[in-house]
Amino acid sequence: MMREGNPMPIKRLRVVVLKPSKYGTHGFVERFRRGFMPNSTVPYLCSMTPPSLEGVTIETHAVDEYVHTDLQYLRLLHGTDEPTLLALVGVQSHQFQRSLDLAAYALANGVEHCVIGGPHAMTCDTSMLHGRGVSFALAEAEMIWEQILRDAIHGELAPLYGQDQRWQRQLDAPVLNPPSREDMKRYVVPMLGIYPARGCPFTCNFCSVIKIAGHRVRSQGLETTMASLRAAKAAGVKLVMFTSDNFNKYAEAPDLLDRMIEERLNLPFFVQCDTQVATQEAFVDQLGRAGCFQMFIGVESFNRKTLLAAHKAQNHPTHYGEIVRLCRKNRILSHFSNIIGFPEDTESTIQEHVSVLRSLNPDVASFYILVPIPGTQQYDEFLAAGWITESNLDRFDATCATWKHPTLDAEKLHSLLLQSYREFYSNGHILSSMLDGLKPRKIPAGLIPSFGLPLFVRYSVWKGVHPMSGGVGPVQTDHVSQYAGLRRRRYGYDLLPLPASLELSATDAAFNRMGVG
Ligand code: B12
Ligand code: SF4
Repeated sequence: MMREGNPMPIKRLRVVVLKPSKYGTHGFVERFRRGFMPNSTVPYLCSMTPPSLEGVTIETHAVDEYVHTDLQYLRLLHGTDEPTLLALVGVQSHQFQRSLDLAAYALANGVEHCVIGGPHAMTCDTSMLHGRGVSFALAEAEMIWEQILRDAIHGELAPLYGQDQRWQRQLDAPVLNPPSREDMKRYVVPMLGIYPARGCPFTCNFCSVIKIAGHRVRSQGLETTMASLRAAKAAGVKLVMFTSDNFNKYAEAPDLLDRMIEERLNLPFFVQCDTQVATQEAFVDQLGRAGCFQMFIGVESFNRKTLLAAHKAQNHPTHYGEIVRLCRKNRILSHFSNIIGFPEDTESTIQEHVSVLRSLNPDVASFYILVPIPGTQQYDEFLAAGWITESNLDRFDATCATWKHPTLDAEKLHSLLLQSYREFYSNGHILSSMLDGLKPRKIPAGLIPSFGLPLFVRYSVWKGVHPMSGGVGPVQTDHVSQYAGLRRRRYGYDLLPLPASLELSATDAAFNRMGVG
């Protein structure tokens, strides 16, 4: 079938799979000489892209924008003799305006097709932008990516993809082709993200995972994950990040770990678990034997009332200490993620929180300021109550205040964030991490910056920046003002209005009900 837009058959299609960075507080595109974590959506989409389709050769380019410190890659967003499809992938809400600007830039420079997908497009209303030459992907790539490629081959994309169903029932995931060695050099450690399972049975009101992946836990075939792990190892990947949100809720996790142990993969990996892992002693032991080096846990708060108000009833602060103990026993670094600025928080409760955290002494801690993430229940409630004060989506990245807290102003919250980091990463903590880093571990020597991290955190905090902001060696090249004209001309906005959340379709709502815990 031939679409009207392209009467001549094409021989080649250029596909640029690009994860946008974001505009920082001063308006510069955030870029780093070395990134901490490579984006996982880029290799995922690249691996789903065949080398040819319908007799048309497909040439795929991968770009994780935040680790590009010069603007050479923007040449890929210029039209050539062959048609180009620009896919902006894994786009989060605070990256959405950047993704729109890149699409506007590409269209202005002769690129034929642009599509934006990922958390924001999937969970938020984008209708104010429809019909302006950019398409939106509202579903998982497994269901729509091939159609997008076919449409690009036939000369015209549809304005929307996947509006009737967000989630694939049975995951049909690709074996990952690891990034090139050249690309891996852009990160502190050559790392690859693998997504063996997705979905979460819980109902925390501030979280968009359940809107993006649903309540029902779905997993890819075990053999797919094993094949991705083997390919990663052969390609020189030194660290794997399992991006699943609750690795301990993934029913086949014990089988996967067994296979990794049997095959002696020896690939250190990072997992995220929910706090119920405190009762899974045998599982933590198995994680340790399979090479887990760090477990990330969303502890969020030590105040049970705050947790209940956030619908995070499954978190029991009295169990947190057990998680540290189990991890330490199995030589896994425990990483506690904390949120400050819940509606119930005051300056003294936050200080109290940090002191309890210090007494529990996990190896790593990160702190975020509560942000009503567009698409979530909390966002809808805050928006309806008129509490949201920030009108620029770029700022919805959990590093600054975005809504009117009952007792803490923006400046106070920011200083409490930096203070929390400073107090947790005390001289004593740095010293003990250094000593611990000298102990023999399963992790190849020098690989994990276990004692570099606390020093880096202290340095960042001293400079007044969020330590988890993405990488080392920030570089400022281009500024939002350079893209403002393009944005205004293409979409008619200087700043996008804050979006409404997207309702689930009836099909997805029914599927979702099958997964709530
Ligand atoms: C790994 C991760 C991170 C890593 C990112 C590493 C990196 N460089 O990318 C780290 C830890 C640094 C991180 C940080 C943050 N993150 Co984060 N993160 C995740 C996590 C756990 C997994 C994302 C992932 O890699 N998935 C694997 C890939 C393959 O899946 P995917 O991107 O969803 O893609 C699928 C679909 O979305 C779709 N799709 C995606 N793009 C496209 C494009 C097209 C064209 C098509 C057709 C389909 C499509 O198809 C894909 C396959 O099914 C998600 C939670 C989740 N389960 O989604 C949160 C999540 C994405 N993060 C989130 C947030 C809020 C943040 C932070 C702002 C704050 C925080 N507290 O975490 C910071 C921001 C950092 C920054 N500077 O950008 C939110 C985003 C919500 C939103 N609407 O924006 C999520 C959903 C979690 C949450 N808290 O609700 N994060
Ligand atoms: S347990 Fe984690 S992934 Fe699940 S809803 Fe709560 S915050 Fe989101």
